Amino acid sequence: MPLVMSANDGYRLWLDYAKVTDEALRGSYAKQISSIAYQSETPVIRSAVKELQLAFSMLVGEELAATRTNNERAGAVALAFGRDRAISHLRVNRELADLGADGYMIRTAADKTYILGNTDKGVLYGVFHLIRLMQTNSAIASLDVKERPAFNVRILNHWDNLNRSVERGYAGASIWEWENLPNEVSSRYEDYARANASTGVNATVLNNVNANAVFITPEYLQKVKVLADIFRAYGIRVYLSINFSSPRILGGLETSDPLDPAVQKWWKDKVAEIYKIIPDFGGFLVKANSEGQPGPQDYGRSHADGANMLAAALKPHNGIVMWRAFVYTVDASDPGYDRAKQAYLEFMPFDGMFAENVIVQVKNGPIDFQPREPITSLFGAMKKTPLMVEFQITQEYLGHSIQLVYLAPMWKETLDRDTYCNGRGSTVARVTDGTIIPQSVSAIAGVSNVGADANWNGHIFAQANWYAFGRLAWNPELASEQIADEWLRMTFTNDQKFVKPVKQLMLDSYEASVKYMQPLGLHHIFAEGHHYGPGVWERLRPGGMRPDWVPEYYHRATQQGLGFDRTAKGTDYVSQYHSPLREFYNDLSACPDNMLLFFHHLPWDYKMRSGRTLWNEICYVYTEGLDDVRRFQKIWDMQEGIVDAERFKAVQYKLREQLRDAIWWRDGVLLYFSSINGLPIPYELERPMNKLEDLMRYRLKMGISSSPPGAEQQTQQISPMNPGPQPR
Ligand code: GCV
Repeated sequence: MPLVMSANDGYRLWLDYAKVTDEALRGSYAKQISSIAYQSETPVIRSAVKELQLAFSMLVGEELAATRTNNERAGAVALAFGRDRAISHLRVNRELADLGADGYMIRTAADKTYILGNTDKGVLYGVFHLIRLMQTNSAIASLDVKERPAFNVRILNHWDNLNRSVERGYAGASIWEWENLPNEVSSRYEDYARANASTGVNATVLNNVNANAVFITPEYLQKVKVLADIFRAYGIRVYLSINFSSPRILGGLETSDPLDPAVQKWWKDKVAEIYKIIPDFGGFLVKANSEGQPGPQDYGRSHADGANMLAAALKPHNGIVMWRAFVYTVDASDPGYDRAKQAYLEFMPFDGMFAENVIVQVKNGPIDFQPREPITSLFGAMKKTPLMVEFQITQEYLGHSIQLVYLAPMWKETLDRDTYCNGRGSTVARVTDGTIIPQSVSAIAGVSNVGADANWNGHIFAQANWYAFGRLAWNPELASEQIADEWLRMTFTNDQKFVKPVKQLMLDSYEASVKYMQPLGLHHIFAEGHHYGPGVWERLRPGGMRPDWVPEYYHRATQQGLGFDRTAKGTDYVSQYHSPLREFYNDLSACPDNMLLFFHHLPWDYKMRSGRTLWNEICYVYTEGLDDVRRFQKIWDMQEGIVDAERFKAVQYKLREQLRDAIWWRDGVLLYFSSINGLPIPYELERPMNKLEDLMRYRLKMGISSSPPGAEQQTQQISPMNPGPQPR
């Protein structure tokens, strides 16, 4: 197992397998488990055996012999699936059948621990479950576990480019070493697969949705094949983002019109070629007619025409199309234009017109992965089309890999949000997992935060977001708290002196980041391009950027008030939701504070629930955000000596940067709004450290190109408050 055993730089993620410190517990594990017996051998079962052996030797300090047998001894962990004898002997066929292809059971019977699945993948997930129990120091002597994942496809979306840059990536270069593949194979690929499988992730899109057509050329398919072969042994299928113009770019055709028979044939042949090389290829992810990407509308065709053409090519091979609904191409200059409405306007007319193997992939919020947005109105609206949620694990708008922000609470807000499309309880999780909308395949995606940094994700705590995505994709009902608890214990220690306070820090971190960046429903007031610091002062200018890329378009601050009116009296975005969600947001007295300025334009002296004016509330909430980060620093500093020095210092350093940048946010936003409304920051609150003019000069093109997304961009780590900013 290619693990890097240097000092703890975070490479081992949550698969750290540190020795169980409680001797009695270690003894009980050793007593319970003394060997592995597997009945059928497949590459996935070999992975399961290897992982259990590795984990056990490190956690318990004993080696486990593994034998292929159906006559397991007492103390064995018996791995069996499908038609294996253990399954008929335990008479669990019926129970197992309910758990689907990836589900599993773990059952203790007659001094043996059975891990059973319908497929070998189920067994692998069961093995990781058993390992997790030991990592978190849980009892394993009498187990009766049944698990079934909520979504069929639990997929990472890499926004990785050919030149190894990663769009919105903050953890170094892409881990895919295209220049070395297929001949040189990094040991990271297998470790990547292990990490994913341990959380339940079973699919990956290797390349950016702003797709380079080259990935489906014969040369690159050979490289992709190497990765697919490694991942297969961990139950992971490979998918690719495609460029809709590929028939023209690669095939030399004059058009890529989806209704043109020559184009259809080109895709059919291309797909057949792919499956010859990668027989379990998953399918395509497509960004079409969005942010400059080509698509069917270039030929006067619809999203459904484009998606269905690809779906027809993939269908004979059981492949799927994930067609993104992130679109906002219409003319943005109309004064009534609201970007939040665009996905619904473009996709609703095609509800029920997509082929069976198409899933429409929808970002959690209607704007663009903002720290807090309501759900995209398409959820619950499209009732005849399978939808999948797209979350962003990489922290484009949540502090890159500088800030500690645990994202599970944010994702839970989406998954648990009731759409009311089928009465009460029609949560986003349930309208996308097949419970409410009939669908042959369900899926959920997360934009990956993985890179070539030693610790994979740039920030040690960003690992928790990768982990949390997998766990929620398996079971969206898991509590953020449970996931944080597991992750901390597996990654650091089971010591409660550490777990308790740091877990609370994690749970508070998302709300804190919203408070010091964009509280009370403010959104998209980021600096253009890098999306790290505030750009609240960026104004709409005739002949300037399209309005919906400019913060002023979103906050609409005037001397009198603030906020975007999306009520029935405004752009009426609210009417895209079902009742009573529609009324909930439309009605000022019902709309929660945390969504207020997303839906309402209000005077600065509007009386908030707290009794403060809107302006004072804003000032208080931003200040609370800073206080939260100061509290996080203290909590973390108290962990010195409990966690290893290397990771302790890395996190300590980043928290310092986080406070610096939180101050940047608070000062920038409050000083700017104060310059518009002429109101002072309440005198009882701490005073700004910066001058507005200075902060406005810090609005940089940092590291990332400010050209429309899509170009192959080289991203770098940024330090906005460090010396060296270039004046505008
Ligand atoms: C891949 C946002 C990001 C872009 C990204 C786009 C998308 O606009 O800033 O970098 O492009 O979303 O999701 O397609």
